[in-house]
Amino acid sequence: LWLWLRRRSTPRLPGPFAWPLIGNAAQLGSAPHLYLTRLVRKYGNIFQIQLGSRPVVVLNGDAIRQALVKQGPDFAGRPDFTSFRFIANGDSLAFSTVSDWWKTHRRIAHSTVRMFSTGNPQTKKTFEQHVLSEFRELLGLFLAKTREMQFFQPMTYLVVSTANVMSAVCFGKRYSYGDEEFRQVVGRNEQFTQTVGAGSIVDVMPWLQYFPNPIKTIFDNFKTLNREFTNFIHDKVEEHRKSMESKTIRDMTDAFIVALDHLRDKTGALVEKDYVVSTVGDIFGASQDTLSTAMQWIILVLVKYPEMQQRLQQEVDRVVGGERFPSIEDQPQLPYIMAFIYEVMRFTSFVPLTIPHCTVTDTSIMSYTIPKNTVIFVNQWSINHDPSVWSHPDTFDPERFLDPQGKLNKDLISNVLIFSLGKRRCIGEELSKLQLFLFVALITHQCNITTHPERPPILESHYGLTLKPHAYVIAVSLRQDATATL
Ligand code: HJJ
Repeated sequence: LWLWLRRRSTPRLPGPFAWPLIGNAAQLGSAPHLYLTRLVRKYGNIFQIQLGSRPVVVLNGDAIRQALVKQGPDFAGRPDFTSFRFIANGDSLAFSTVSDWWKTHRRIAHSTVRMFSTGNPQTKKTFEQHVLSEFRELLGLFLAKTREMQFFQPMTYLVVSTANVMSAVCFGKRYSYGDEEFRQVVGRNEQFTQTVGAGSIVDVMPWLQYFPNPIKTIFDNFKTLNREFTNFIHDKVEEHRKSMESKTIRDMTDAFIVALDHLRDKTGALVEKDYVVSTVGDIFGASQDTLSTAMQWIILVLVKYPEMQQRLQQEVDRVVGGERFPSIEDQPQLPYIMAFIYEVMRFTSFVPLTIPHCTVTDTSIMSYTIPKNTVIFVNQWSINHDPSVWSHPDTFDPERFLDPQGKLNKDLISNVLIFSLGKRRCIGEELSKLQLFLFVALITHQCNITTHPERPPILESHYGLTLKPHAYVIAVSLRQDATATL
């Protein structure tokens, strides 16, 4: 009786009625983040849905910081989802649950990323060189495509271009836009993203993978792309091991080989597996998918709101002038660019839900008990569009981040949630912001981008781990006053 009373004294998590077998899977629809954000109005910041056979607790608004920061260790796990087992053969840092080796590797991965990007003034300069040379290639291609066809789709070029920045950092090599192998490796982000996004069908109803149906086909393609992706990284790592000269570290792959071999020598059995491939794969894969998506949204917004493109150009002209390229040192003087980037991240919320979490122990939050091994969805979109945090959340307006003196409002930018929080927070945040800053500064400094007057882009997106824009076309021309620097 006492146990019964005690159980009754903790309230049940609220949530919608769940159908047998599928639960609420059908209601998620084509935009799960919008469905879940609608449920916030009815049930509050924490509620429960049922996906297939599994209960899922959805965190929104304040509940996110409470769980991921204040009760971080309890919520730091990953569920044993079907799709996660095929990413880097189940060894991906980002998709594995917490463990001793995980903590060590995450620390090494984070410091290695910093060592090749924002770690110190010298690494920043080298990184800037990679971005600048990739930007030159991209601009040349954009101008050629515009001459050739007037309007063209920039999406795949943005993927190759952003992937090339990280390929230079990871492997010391760039690929041409026509390279078939490279396009195979980085050209299937939509498939990847759709299969691993929160609410993905195979993770919810794993039995669908066992008999012929459309989901099985999608999942088989996902397995193939992961096999090919990991083979590509594996070959790169092997090449690096073979050509390595003792002490010179040429790129990130070399750095991981040295760091993880050293760790293996030190700890012996703890790290018997080779995590170099999975770690380089995570960093290369995550950066090219997310940064290309960010660039696709940025260019879409630039052509959709030409007045903002002009405003960005005015700022960069005033600060940089026409004699040189924009550089990292200009960043503090270019608050509108940063406000614009934060507004793209907030407005599109292109990582609407984080990679799903999982509780690693029985826990409780806001007086609700949550058992060990419960799947947790973190709804970043709900924060970025919360009307109690943002005025007119559905209006695109970079000015919201600037104070009356035109300076960036640090408190407000910290309210944008796209890199998650706590133990699973993105390790590429600083790198991403630097790369996006440079790309936006360079692109607005050097060119005018327009869209077809009768085919303007739309703001709708395809759901997945990252939200992808629908295809759109642009034309690119050099700015008059920019020709001097080219
Ligand atoms: C990939 C695209 C891939 C890996 C890794 C091993 C770490 C967007 C958010 C987090 C990023 C998640 C990570 C992705 C790792 C990709 C990516 C692709 C194969 C991979 C929130 O990236 O098409 O294939 O194998």
